[in-house]
Amino acid sequence: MHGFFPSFNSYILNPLDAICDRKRPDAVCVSNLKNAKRVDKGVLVERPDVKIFLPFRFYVYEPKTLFIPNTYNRFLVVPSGDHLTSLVDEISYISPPAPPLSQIDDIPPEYFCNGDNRPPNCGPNCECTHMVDIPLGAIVEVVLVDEVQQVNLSHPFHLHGTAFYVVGLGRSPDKSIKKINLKHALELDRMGMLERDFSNPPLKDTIAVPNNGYVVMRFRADNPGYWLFHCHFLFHIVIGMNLIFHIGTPADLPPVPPRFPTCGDHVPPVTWF
Ligand SMILES: [Cu+2]
Repeated sequence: MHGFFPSFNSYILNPLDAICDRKRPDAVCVSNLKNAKRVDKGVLVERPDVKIFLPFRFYVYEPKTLFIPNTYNRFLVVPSGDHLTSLVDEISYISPPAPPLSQIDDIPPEYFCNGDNRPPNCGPNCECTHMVDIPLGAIVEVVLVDEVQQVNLSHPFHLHGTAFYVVGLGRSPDKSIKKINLKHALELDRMGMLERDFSNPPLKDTIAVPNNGYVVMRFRADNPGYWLFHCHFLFHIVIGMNLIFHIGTPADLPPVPPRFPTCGDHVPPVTWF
């Protein structure tokens, strides 16, 4: 075998195997990096003001359910032939009919939903505008949990509006767990086994969630607005792997400029057909 493997003269950043809890010669995880700049220590407190667990997964349609008259369910066809949609906290995001930033009053409140407020009977593909309200100035912790677990697929989540500290990342330390899910991540957190490293964590605006693993991120919600948080694969955006962090209230925003262009829904409601 001598000479078969190349010598390691460089590191892989964020290896797909997500072994991040020990030093290794070939790779380094983002959570192992140290921030060379000044860190906002106020974000790295033991108890954040808001804690949000966001499991994400795919839902596989039975193809016959996609061809019912007067319905239009979005889907992605993957090489295996499966028809998928995406769920974050059991919700598939759809865009609102107008931009929330400039026309929040034009959007019926029933368009919006979140894990605590799902529309009644929204079905297994639960399509609505996923939005989580966050008070202005809150210290926020988000735990992303990969329930997709497609081999060698890591979802790069990107946040608009503010950067975040990556304080934890990896797979379950419980080796008997073959597949992580929300319940297990909550259990790990309760038992103090969802480790967070507060010593100069790196600041990022995108993070690849390790396959079959989790990411713990922190940020200070000091930038008011409606900020999209989404997987950056375009073909996952179109099937709903997104949500909005609504930081503050409309009163925290500057007024909409006079004669600012407006828009509305270009798809008539199903009842028009
Ligand atoms: Cu994705």
